[in-house]
Amino acid sequence: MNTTLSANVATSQQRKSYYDRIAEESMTPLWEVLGALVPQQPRSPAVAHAWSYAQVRAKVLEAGSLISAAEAERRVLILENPALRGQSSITQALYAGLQLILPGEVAPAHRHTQSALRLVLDGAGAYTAVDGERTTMRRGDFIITPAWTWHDHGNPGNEPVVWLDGLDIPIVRFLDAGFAEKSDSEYQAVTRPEGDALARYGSNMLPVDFQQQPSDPTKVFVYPWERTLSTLHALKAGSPDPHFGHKQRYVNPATGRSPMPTMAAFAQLIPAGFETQPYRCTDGTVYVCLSGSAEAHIEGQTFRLEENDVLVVPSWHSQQFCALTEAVLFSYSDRPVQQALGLWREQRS
Ligand code: GTQ
Repeated sequence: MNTTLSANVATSQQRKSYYDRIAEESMTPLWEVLGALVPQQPRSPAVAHAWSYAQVRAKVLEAGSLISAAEAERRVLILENPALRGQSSITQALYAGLQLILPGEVAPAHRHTQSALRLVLDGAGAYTAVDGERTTMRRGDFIITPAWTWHDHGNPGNEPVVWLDGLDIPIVRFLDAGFAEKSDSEYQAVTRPEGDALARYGSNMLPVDFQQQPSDPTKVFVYPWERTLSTLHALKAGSPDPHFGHKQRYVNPATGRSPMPTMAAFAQLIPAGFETQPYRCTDGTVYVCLSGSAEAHIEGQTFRLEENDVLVVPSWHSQQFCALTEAVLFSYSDRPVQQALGLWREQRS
């Protein structure tokens, strides 16, 4: 009883000096931080933000005169969430960057436990090689390099090529599970003809004895823009979903799951003039406007999106898109991680 009484009358000065004394033992009181530790709903420290490609393009190309792809290993400008500067993160869980490769350059072969996706934005003639196969990078192509697969990039063409890199770097860093290795040779030997993986694994058929575990990444490492676009155009015959327009998720065709275990990717077509209903979800999402133009209303802020612009929408931020002209949006998020852990939630209003 006495204890209760004295606790009630403890002054903030007495508490403070107590906190100082327990700090000597590397302890701290939960009651001062409980609300922040166990919030009633997500309160992401990240903010919504958009990068205008037209505005940053010249600065990306300028990096080409400052450092070679070989010296940089990966010549990339990281897109940092303005509220997470210094953390190389676009959301708490995800990384994004703009990678530049000039004609004649090679980004040397390496592999790492981080999974990577590429979305080709600008220029033509570069390739990404994964597991002995090269794929020509064309605008809008969605290309993946799953965890621990050897990959290198080269540009035998005659234009600078820029693509968006999306990686799960913050997730792997959070778990302290990152390994990386450089190859002895600059680029990996080509052992399979271009189109091999897509024919074998991405044509509604699989090799007769092929099996994968649910968490295995897809062997299809390129999802060509041409196919994505013709799918989305075919869907226009039906009515658009009120919250998404015509939205599809990219899958590992052998499992129906996301192409890689840590990141989901999506493509959606929003008809001209169509306005999606308010929606939010717990997976912080990176959008890229691949064609057309749209307005994004994110938690009361408006962003105008033109071709190649990148928009980040943090967890549980209300989102609404209005297509000014018919717009195609690519997006990626950490949804499969949240789903595997039973954490993912969405809300449609
Ligand atoms: O292409 O492997 O933007 O390892 C960051 C880290 C790209 C890559 C990035 C990477 C890569």
